[in-house]
Amino acid sequence: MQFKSFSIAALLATSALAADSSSSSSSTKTSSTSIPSGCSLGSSATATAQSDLDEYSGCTTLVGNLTISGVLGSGAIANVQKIDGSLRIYNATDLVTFSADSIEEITGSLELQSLTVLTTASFGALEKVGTISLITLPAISTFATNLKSASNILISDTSLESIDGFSALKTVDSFNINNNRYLTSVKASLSTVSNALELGFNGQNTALSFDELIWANNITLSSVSNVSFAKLQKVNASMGFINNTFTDLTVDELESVGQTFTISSNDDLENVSFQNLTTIGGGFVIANNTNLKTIDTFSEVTTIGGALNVIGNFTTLDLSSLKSVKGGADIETSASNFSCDALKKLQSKGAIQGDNFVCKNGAVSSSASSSVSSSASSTKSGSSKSSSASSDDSSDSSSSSSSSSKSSGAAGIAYTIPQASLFGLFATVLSALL
Ligand SMILES: *[C@@H]1O[C@H](CO)[C@@H](O)[C@H](O)[C@H]1NC(C)=O
Ligand SMILES: *[C@@H]1O[C@H](CO)[C@@H](O)[C@H](O)[C@H]1NC(C)=O
Ligand SMILES: *[C@@H]1O[C@H](CO)[C@@H](O)[C@H](O)[C@H]1NC(C)=O
Ligand SMILES: *[C@@H]1O[C@H](CO)[C@@H](O)[C@H](O)[C@H]1NC(C)=O
Ligand SMILES: *[C@@H]1O[C@H](CO)[C@@H](O)[C@H](O)[C@H]1NC(C)=O
Ligand SMILES: *[C@@H]1O[C@H](CO)[C@@H](O)[C@H](O)[C@H]1NC(C)=O
Ligand SMILES: *[C@@H]1O[C@H](CO)[C@@H](O)[C@H](O)[C@H]1NC(C)=O
Ligand SMILES: *[C@@H]1O[C@H](CO)[C@@H](O)[C@H](O)[C@H]1NC(C)=O
Ligand SMILES: *[C@@H]1O[C@H](CO)[C@@H](O)[C@H](O)[C@H]1NC(C)=O
Ligand SMILES: *[C@@H]1O[C@H](CO)[C@@H](O)[C@H](O)[C@H]1NC(C)=O
Ligand SMILES: CC(=O)N[C@H]1CO[C@H](CO)[C@@H](O)[C@@H]1O
Repeated sequence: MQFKSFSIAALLATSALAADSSSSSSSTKTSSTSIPSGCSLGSSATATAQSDLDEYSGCTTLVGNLTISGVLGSGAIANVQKIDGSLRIYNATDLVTFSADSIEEITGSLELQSLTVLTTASFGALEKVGTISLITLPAISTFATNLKSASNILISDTSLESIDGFSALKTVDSFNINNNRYLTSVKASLSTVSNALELGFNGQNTALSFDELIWANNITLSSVSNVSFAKLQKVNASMGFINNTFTDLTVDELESVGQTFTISSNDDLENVSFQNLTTIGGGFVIANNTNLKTIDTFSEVTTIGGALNVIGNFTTLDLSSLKSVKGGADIETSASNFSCDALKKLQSKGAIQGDNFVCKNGAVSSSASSSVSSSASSTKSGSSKSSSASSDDSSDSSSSSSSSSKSSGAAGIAYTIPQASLFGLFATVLSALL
């Protein structure tokens, strides 16, 4: 049922109304001069039938929050150009199609949630919205949009196979795509993400292309099969690639990661390339990437603001420019011919400032220095100690303490109380990965 071959054009297809700023500001002006009383919804209004929606057809602007729910099979809002508030369509389990093709702007959020048979929703003129959230839409199959402005995008638990068409949208605060198990492709032309870019749990085969992205505050990817960040130069906070299926990870323009940088549990990963990376502000973790044998692309990295953790089956680890590690270091490989000499030298020069230093290869458990005696447990406490000593970022093991602040932060972007718990849940699940 999910894969109906209906030629659903677009969930949000903009017929490029090309409303330049003058026309949208004029509609704002007209609306602010007089809002007919029927167009002011008070604190909120709920429509459960088309006849309820028809009452708004004389309104250019609706002020307030409109919720659509109930047993209607199709719904349409005509003539309204702006909603000064939010539009939420919830729990309308018979709703197959919905359209609101005159709406250009929704100042709050547009939320579609728990619409089990919705196949088509059309917002053909929409250019500006605060938050878009699409949650639990098991019958929808395409998402395309020409939105010019949106702060937050959340797409979760849908049957979408591709998400693209964000070509007119250049900046967002957050972009979160999770639990869409048929998803194979995500493309966007965003140049900045001022909070979080997160993708995860979308099945095992999602190819991702963010080739215009210059900087993002943080990036977390899991279950992604291909990554392309052709222009990414800076991640201000953390970046994590965890449990993905790609074989290659190339982000050659990236110069710095402000906090923790993690590459872990990517079983198929064979090649990494980060040729321009010089600075990692927090911890640096490369762990459990079973097939990653050669780690020779971090030769420009000079400083690591937290602990250094490299665990795996690698035979080569080139950190030849490294001058300073604020935390400790834990380097463990099963390869017997890996040499700890370079790292021991760094440590003896005082470049590794944390107390914990372990370097082991598969040949002998020749742990070096201080914390040899109980290597497993001292490794653990050592790494969390050093990462808490390092900067403001959390280590990968402190997810429980950080998840509460993360979920409340995420809830802050949601405009709605019922959804806050959902945002919180996703943020918690994702942060548990970090
Ligand atoms: C609409 O909902 C938002 C968030 O739930 C709320 O902050 C806002 O005050 C509501 N608008 C009106 C007009 O009640
Ligand atoms: C939607 O339905 C679920 C389950 O019946 C309920 O928990 C939730 O509060 C409903 N949401 C709204 C906005 O009515
Ligand atoms: C991954 O993306 C790159 C760049 O877009 C492309 O050249 C390559 O063919 C893709 N690989 C796969 C397996 O899809
Ligand atoms: C992230 O870094 C970029 C480039 O230096 C900067 O312009 C931007 O303001 C920073 N963003 C945040 C959220 O700190
Ligand atoms: C990786 O993802 C798969 C499937 O999504 C899941 O079954 C597995 O437990 C995950 N592994 C880790 C280490 O998170
Ligand atoms: C790295 O940075 C230099 C300039 O600092 C730039 O010329 C080069 O194209 C960048 N990319 C790679 C892959 O080295
Ligand atoms: C690597 O795998 C080991 C053993 O399964 C686990 O204890 C450790 O937490 C993993 N590390 C990371 C960073 O995933
Ligand atoms: C090393 O490779 C073996 C299989 O070759 C795998 O079972 C093991 O998990 C790998 N170790 C790490 C730390 O990735
Ligand atoms: C270590 O051994 C592997 C084969 O097990 C080989 O491919 C690699 O080149 C060797 N590395 C060094 C530094 O000798
Ligand atoms: C993104 O980074 C900020 C720090 O700038 C942090 O507070 C926030 O929790 C991060 N968000 C996620 C989802 O990791
Ligand atoms: C493109 C590239 O560098 N591919 C390499 C990935 O890693 C494998 C095994 O380590 C090499 O054989 C490839 O040449």
